[in-house]
Amino acid sequence: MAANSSFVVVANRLPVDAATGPDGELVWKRSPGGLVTALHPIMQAEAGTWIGWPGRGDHTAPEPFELDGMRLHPVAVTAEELGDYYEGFSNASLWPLYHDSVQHPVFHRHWWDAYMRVNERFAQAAATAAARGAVVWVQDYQLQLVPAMLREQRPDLKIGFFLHIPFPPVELYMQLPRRVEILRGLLGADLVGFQRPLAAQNFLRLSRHLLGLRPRSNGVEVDGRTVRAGAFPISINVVEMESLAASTAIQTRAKEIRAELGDPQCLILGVDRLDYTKGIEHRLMAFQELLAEGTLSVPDTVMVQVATPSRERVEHYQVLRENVERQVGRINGDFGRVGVPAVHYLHQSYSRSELAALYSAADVMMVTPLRDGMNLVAKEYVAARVDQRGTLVLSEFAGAAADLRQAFLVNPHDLDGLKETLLQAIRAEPADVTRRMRSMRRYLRTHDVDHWARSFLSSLGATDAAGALDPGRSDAQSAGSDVGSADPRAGLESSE
Ligand code: ADQ
Repeated sequence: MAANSSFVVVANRLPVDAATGPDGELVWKRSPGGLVTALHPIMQAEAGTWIGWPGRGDHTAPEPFELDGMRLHPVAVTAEELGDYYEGFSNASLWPLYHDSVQHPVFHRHWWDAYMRVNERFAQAAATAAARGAVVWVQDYQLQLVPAMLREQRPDLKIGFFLHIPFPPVELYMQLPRRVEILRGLLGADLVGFQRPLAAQNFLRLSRHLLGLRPRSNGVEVDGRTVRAGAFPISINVVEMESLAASTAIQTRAKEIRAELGDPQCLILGVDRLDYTKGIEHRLMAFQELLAEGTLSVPDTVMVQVATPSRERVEHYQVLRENVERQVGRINGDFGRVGVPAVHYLHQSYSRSELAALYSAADVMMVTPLRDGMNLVAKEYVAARVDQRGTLVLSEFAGAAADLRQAFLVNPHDLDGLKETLLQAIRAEPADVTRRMRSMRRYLRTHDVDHWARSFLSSLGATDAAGALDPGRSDAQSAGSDVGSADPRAGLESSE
């Protein structure tokens, strides 16, 4: 592929799914997702290239192709590498470590070898696709070595990196066997973005602790360059969720769902990837105890827990599934009735429409992660409540808690506190419910995913004042730009 894209996104996955066409041929469909929705206009305007794994473990990748005005550049990852780079180092070493070690991280040396090799392949693809002086935006923990690998080959590029998950405190990060290599990988970027200011602080502190650098409040000098760090809280496509939820079809479906559940007085909802960071077991335990005490009862109150299958070949996830399903079985055995289970557990993926209907149908949404970079489900629920009703119980350990401050905030480790907060949310006065929801909705309207992408790119010095991509800016021009100026949340704050 010619090196002529002025904007390049590098992410583990391409934003497409493979399907089989009418004549048995391979066809690609754009997959729904906030990131691609936000970046699509820029990709189209700039003939941008998206580099990623196409979703099948194979020795060869399909040739680059165009879809909806975007150039897609598939990177081959073999089935064995998927096991080592993705399921292994990314999801069994880094994921638990970066989430406060809520599960024990597992380390294997051959996983690291695959992680390096695959990162090198992504960096090579980006170096090939990027035009001179282009802007390259690398996404997430699977690709932390790419910024430095890319800079070595292409010092002319403007490189941004965004971490979607938390960045751990120094004491925890120090457990990582390849800690220096990973940190040096990130320091290859011009701007490293995080969900919350505390994560950016952890990163800068680490640069002092591990490499003896001297960080300032919003960046650090390394090899004669300035690497800036800041917070850019990600969000969702608010307008899309609002208009979906407001449609007659979805409102009708929401009523249908309630009727199918026996028209309970209170419908409690959980929607998560089936992941041990999401606190699903804690939430079930709170519900179970409230039923056992007789504070809540079936069928007046029922719970729907949607748990999308996730990382099913990783052992931590297999154990979690068994535990959750055992717990649901026990609750239903003790408190359900014929035809009326206490917990409706759905281990399935749903369409955006069905999710919007579930959000609209719920009285209380429980989002109780033990640690979460942001949590988009919480924001989707608020965006879907065009009726200004419904309450949100939200963990303090989700990045979203700093944005949705009018939620019923809770520490999910404190079981009594969780039960108490759930009851407060169930019993809240309608006027209080509306006041909280209105205020969270007002915030979201001005802080959608488009705002997130524009803040990051403008801080990177990649866009001009009008928001158009401006990769031609010289380093001298952009050096004076202040991370904090584009968005008050972008620069480092002294505390969360
Ligand atoms: P995730 O850990 O995947 O994301 P989250 O932010 O909640 O978590 O996003 C999940 C997405 O999957 C939501 O858009 C949700 O609608 C969708 N989803 C969940 N269950 C579904 C189901 N059954 N069917 C269909 N869709 C379903 C990581 C980080 C987060 C961070 C995001 C974005 O862990 O902290 O918010 O990236 O940066």
